[in-house]
Amino acid sequence: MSQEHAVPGGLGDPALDPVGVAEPGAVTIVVPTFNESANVAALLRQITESVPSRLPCEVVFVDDSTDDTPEAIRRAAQDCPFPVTVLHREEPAGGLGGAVVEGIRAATSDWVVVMDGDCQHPPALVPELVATGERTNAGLVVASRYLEGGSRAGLAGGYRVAVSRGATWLAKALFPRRLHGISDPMSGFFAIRRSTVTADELKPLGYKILLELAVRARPRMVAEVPFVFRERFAGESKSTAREGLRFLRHLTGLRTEAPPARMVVFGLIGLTGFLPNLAALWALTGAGVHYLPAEIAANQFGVAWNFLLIETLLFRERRRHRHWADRTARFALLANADLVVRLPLIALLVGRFGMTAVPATALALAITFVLRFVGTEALVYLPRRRRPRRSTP
Ligand SMILES: Nc1nc2c(ncn2[C@@H]2O[C@H](COP(=O)(O)OP(=O)(O)O)[C@@H](O)[C@H]2O)c(=O)[nH]1
Ligand SMILES: [Mg+2]
Repeated sequence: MSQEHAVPGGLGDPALDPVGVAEPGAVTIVVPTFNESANVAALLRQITESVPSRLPCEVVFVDDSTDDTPEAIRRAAQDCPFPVTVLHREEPAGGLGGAVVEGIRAATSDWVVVMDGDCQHPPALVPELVATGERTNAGLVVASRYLEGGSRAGLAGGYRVAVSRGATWLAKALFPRRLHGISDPMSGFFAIRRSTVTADELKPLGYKILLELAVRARPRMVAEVPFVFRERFAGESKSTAREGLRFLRHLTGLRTEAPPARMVVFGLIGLTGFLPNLAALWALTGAGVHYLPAEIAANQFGVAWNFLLIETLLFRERRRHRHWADRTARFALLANADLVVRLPLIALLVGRFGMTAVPATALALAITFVLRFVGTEALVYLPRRRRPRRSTP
């Protein structure tokens, strides 16, 4: 990563403080950019006009561009009365979200404001976001398109509006408590106190960095300010259908962070496995196979189905610890051991503990389910312990 201070300079005059920010009151504006060379000059001009006279600021661009955006920033920064930094990343890890986390890491002020580089977010609101945070003692202040006075005028087309609405609804349904008080968790414009975030605990994936911050950093107080989402100044949106898939993976990852939630999803996936299992049993017995070998074969269909879903949804991030063939073999072994262990367990519960068949079976199912979940986590997806390698000269 290369870092350049385009314009070194002071943080402005802290005495100028018409929005009533208490303590030192400087803000780092973090702007993620991907091929925004036609926008950055306009953005810096708008920031110059509306921020430094009210709040001392610095601007950090985190750039993953393949065009001349860094040069365009450097040229435009020469007219700015505040420091402008460009962090250009050779490897765009984590996409937009990863870029924002880099920016937060590089920030030096108490407050960080994150905004897009295409002028869809009005810089004039930056001092107000910070002032609202100071006034309400909030750790996070979201600029919302859905509050009264706000609008999403700049969302191009009915399709984008519907997708944005659907994503908002889904996120709020999955995290009713953590997103309480946030009407626009999909917003890319917000202020956060640096003390609220530990950059290392974040695992951003794609566009929805605010979601990541609200769910993982858990600021104690959240405030909102309405804003009008404007049209892009120039160029095209970088948001694609692939970003949509990334968003769903991001949501699943966040939701299944805690082991109990992971176990619930594991169980739900297991339930859906009955379908291929029964379908295969029906087909095999229909073709004249004896029901016992048919049971065993059909079970493999359920196992394969569960394995695919678990790999793509639940343990996507933990697949790299083992080779796929190794994971498949271990998973299949555990899933089949489940059948083998259950019968003797039921016999034990009935014979030794005097239970009747139905409760004994239910208990055995529950016990083998938990064992299977724990086994899958520990034996298939946990990082292997490595022996310390000798360093080569
Ligand atoms: N650093 C970085 N910035 C990105 C990336 N993808 C998008 N951006 C920036 O994130 C902001 C929002 O992206 P945009 O394409 O306008 O999304 P939209 O507003 O949802 O249509 C813009 O400033 C983009 O340049 C990325 O992979 N890396
Ligand atoms: Mg945009």
